[in-house]
Amino acid sequence: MMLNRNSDTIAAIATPMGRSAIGIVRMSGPKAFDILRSVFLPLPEKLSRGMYYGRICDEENNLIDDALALVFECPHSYTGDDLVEFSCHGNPVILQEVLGLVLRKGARLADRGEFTMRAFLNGKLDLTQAEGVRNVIDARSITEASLSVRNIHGALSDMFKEWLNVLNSVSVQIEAMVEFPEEESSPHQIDFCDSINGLITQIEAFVERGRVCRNAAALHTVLIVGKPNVGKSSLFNAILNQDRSLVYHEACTTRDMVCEQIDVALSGKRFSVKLCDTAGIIDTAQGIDAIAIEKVFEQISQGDMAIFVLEAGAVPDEQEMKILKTIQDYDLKTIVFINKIDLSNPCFSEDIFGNAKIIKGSAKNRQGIKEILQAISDEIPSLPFGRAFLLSVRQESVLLELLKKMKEFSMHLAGDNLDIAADVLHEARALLSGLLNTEVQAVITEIFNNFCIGK
Ligand SMILES: Nc1nc2c(ncn2[C@@H]2O[C@H](COP(=O)(O)OP(=O)(O)O)[C@@H](O)[C@H]2O)c(=O)[nH]1
Ligand SMILES: [Mg+2]
Repeated sequence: MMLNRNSDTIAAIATPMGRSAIGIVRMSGPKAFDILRSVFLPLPEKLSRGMYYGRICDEENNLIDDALALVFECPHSYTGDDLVEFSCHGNPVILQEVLGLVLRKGARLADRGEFTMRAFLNGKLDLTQAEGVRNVIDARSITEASLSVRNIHGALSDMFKEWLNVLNSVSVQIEAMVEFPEEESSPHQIDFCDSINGLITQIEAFVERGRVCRNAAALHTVLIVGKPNVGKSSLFNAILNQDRSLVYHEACTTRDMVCEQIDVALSGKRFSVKLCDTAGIIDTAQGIDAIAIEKVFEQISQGDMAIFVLEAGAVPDEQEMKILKTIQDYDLKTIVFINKIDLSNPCFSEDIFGNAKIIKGSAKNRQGIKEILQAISDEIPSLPFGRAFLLSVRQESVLLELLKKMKEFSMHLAGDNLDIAADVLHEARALLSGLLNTEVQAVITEIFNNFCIGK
């Protein structure tokens, strides 16, 4: 992607491919309004910010679609340029037709993330906010999405800017000391040390909090595991409230792992997890069943939580105790689900499960499902009280680098190496301003290339 193509008019389909009620073709740049006039009727003499209902017609005046044209005048648009969005019927054939038409009229197909890139280049968003936009689109959990929205509104940028101000003001004073060492009024080095050390502590706490928030916002994986035929797939379907996984009275029906995301709101807490139905585990499995079980163990080694399912009517055997031990050895948070209580009461003592959460129920009759969701919710880390934000791994690594530089700066200052200290401080400022705005083409390209087309 080239940065100097900022004066073209770009266009793209902004909604996912597939049939839906509405599909959007977006267009931004200096020719956007001219192109709009050449394909859309009726329009008033003078365009202003607003929504127009009309028809999109091609060069031969063939009607393509009835549509709404949303008009945003520069600079009051997402990109900062003149911007038009056609809300058409959500049929890929129509959207392609409209896109083809505006391309023939002089627009160019947008690159990935190019609309947001324009917003960045036009100063509508800083880089941290642009990353926030991408994160909102890519967010896998409800929490991640809502934290990303806050980033668009400047939750992170404001903090970075505040720190940059501190560094800048220290920098100005240090430069003065280097330039005019004999000046009587030069501030004492202790003052710098205090403000820099204070900032180091603040940034360290910020990075730590960022990790806690990231963990809370992550999409946790919950594996349903157990012996064959205990009702894992039935439980999976019951939790999803959907006939997703095959249920059958013979063992080893499930081989491939079946996963679905669930987004739950329960007693004021909203969370998302990836729920996975797995193949029943038995030591004696052969061939394809053995391979399926290998996959389950692979997932257990990476999962966050397990629901261990067993039957109320059968005393847990050696095989089951082994499965339980494996999930506990891998430190998965464990919920024990004693299933099929419609057939019999548990015929064993629950003491054997140690302090794992135990829930009794019937997957078939959807009994115990609420309790399971509550138990999952209890195990999902909550956002910490107070300020919550989403710090990407990239941003975290820049901040860690920044901390290193600041500590180096303190050291040189203490050792009276003012020149070197000034240089190091300069590098620290560059790192921090790089988080907000950067000239480094590689980083920009990397960030925007991860966008989807049309954003
Ligand atoms: N009576 C009763 N049968 C159940 C219950 N849950 C599952 N089953 C039956 O147990 C059999 C195996 O179920 P399935 O979900 O395929 O077990 P999986 O092999 O662990 O995935 C099927 O015939 C289900 O209908 C339950 O709560 N009560
Ligand atoms: Mg199954």
